[in-house]
Amino acid sequence: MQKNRRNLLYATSACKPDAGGNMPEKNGKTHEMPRETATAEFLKQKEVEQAISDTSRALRERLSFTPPVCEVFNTPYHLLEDAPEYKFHSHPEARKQLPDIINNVVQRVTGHENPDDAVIQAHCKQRNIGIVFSGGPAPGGHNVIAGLYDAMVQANEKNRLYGFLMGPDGILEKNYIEITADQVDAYRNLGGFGMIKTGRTKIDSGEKMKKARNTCTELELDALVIVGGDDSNTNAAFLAQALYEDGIQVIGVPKTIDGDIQVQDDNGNSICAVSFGFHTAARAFAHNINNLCSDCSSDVKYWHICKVMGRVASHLALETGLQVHPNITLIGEELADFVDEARIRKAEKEGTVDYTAYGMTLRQVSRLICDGIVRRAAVGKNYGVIVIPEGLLEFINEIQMFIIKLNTIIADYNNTHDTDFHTRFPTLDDKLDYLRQMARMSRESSVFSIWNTRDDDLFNVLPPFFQIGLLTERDSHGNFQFSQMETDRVIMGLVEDYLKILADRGDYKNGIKVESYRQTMTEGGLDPDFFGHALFRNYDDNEGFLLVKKSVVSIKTLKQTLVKAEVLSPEQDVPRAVETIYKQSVPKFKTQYHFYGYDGRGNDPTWFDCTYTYNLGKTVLSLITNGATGQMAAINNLEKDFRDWEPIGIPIGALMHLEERQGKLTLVMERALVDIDSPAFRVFAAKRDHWLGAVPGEEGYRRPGPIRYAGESEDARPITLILNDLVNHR
Ligand code: FBP
Repeated sequence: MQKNRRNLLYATSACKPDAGGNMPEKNGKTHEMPRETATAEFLKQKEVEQAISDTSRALRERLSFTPPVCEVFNTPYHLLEDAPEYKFHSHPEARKQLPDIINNVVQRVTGHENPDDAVIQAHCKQRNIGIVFSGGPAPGGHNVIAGLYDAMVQANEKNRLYGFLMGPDGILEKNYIEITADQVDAYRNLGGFGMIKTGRTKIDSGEKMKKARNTCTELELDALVIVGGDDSNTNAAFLAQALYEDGIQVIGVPKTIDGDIQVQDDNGNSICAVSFGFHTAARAFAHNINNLCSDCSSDVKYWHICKVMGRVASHLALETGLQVHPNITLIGEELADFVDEARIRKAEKEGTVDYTAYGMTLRQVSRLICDGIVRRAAVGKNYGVIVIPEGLLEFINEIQMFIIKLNTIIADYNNTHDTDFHTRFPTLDDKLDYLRQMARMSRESSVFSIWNTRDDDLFNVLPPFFQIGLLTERDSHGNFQFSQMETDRVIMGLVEDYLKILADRGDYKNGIKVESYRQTMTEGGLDPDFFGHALFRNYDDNEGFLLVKKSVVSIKTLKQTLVKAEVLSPEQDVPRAVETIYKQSVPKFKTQYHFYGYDGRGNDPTWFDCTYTYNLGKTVLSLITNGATGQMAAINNLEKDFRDWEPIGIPIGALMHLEERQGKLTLVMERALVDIDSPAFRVFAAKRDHWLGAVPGEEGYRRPGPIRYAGESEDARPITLILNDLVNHR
């Protein structure tokens, strides 16, 4: 074998070895070519170079794809037209803090062939524009740059585009590159933010604002483009305000795989259905999760637990659910809305009110999952796929309380000490000691303390990995870092505990196929009908699967049950065939854990995201050439056919509200959570019992297929968007 491989290497080089791998010498003698030399020779071959080239064929094809542009971009000049039909009521605090941009309105980009000279001059004016990626990567970012760059070159070849490196730090530290045509061409339609990288620094202090301003003025920037999520667009609004006097425009671009930038006006009209990157991430997760569906329904032995990214909002979980139809998909927003009617009635009878009846507890969530697992096992399916959104715990009251209290404690500590909380208390024990001390102080003094003995007691019963997760460092925007939290393990720990109880109670059993039962018994020389009624609870009335009686939870209780039914005498042993059937009915709960996040986030974009982002880049330039600032570039009608897409600018200031961050109320852009009254959620809720597949027969899994960027496919737009839009056409 070894020799064959060596021969393969030599066979392609200029002179070939003999059968023993020895090279012929000029005088006819042979010598052995050193392995390294042979490998070096082999590597020089054109075919080898081609086979392992960094530039795959798929890459070349992607790079050469040109996304279509919205109709208006087929004209050379663009103007902005106010769209007063979209109304927003801005927050008083936003009015106070963002006075120069708060009166912005929604603006529509319109195309023109022969506008006034003044418009042509404004369009063609030579400009310097800076662009920065902020926050987590999202597929399509490079096409924002490509769209902007192409539009800039078209407007004036002397225009310059600067890319700030490593996120907002690049602005603060004057770390930038001038983006060239070659760079743009090397990243067209590609995922990641590799061209200029990204970072999560927040420009949130007077000093940082000053640095940002210095960089922008030194580079003689006309405009700064911030490609980011809700927090980064918040930053864009504050920068737009700070740079207003300098005449430097600031434009935001809605990026985040979480899908939580969705804008509706006060009348519920959607003008930005989703941020870019969401579709690709959801499709990437969906493809991988569907592969697990194929695998688990083949080897029928594992439950796959899939935690999916998305921060607080469950948009990605919902879209994945709609794309793949996994057996169980949890949606955080729904749990918060749960009302325990039984508890409410009980409290009413007692003349009290039970506030704990609102919202689901962790225990109730675990029971919900157990119910699905038990029902599937009853029809012989002791396997399946569960999707859990990473931010689920935010919607569980008892956990949310901890998150908020700990946010405040950590922020208070950081605001009053010279070291930060995590440096001062590096280990879990250190942190727990500090909390214990707070609880003690609350007992001993009459001063209100946010952490009391009850909090401490409840916190101490949580498993250490869960405590570590809750105490983990917040990001620079004060967000709880859900992706660092083992949400799935917390929930599944409770599930496993409860399944054991259900198994002990005889409620969790594998259903036995009727034919399999009859065959085992007959082969064992026993009459299946004689034992059938004694052994099973549904012998006469089954759907092809038999369920061993609840009383049977061990060989001992099996014997007792058979004796009681008078099919066995106390002296007899349980027949081997019956024992075999009993053992088959005992389920083994085996799990595999997966985290879908960074992988989907780094995927190359779908057609939807390639096209969306390229047009966003073009929209950015139209906003800039028309003097806009404090606006977010967006595409209206994303939920519709591409021909209806409409580039617009949305006032960021109007999207702000007050939110608790790092222990204090802060003005930030509002995140959109899953609306459980939306058509997409209602369709999901109506179908989920079917997708659970707790009936004999085939599964209802859906194959979304791999991501594509060209050609007719379902990659056209997210299913959530399609469903939410359809309702408007009924
Ligand atoms: P953005 O909000 O910055 O787009 O990031 C989204 C996200 O991918 C979340 O889904 C996830 O919780 C978080 O980033 C992970 O953060 P990090 O990259 O810092 O680990």
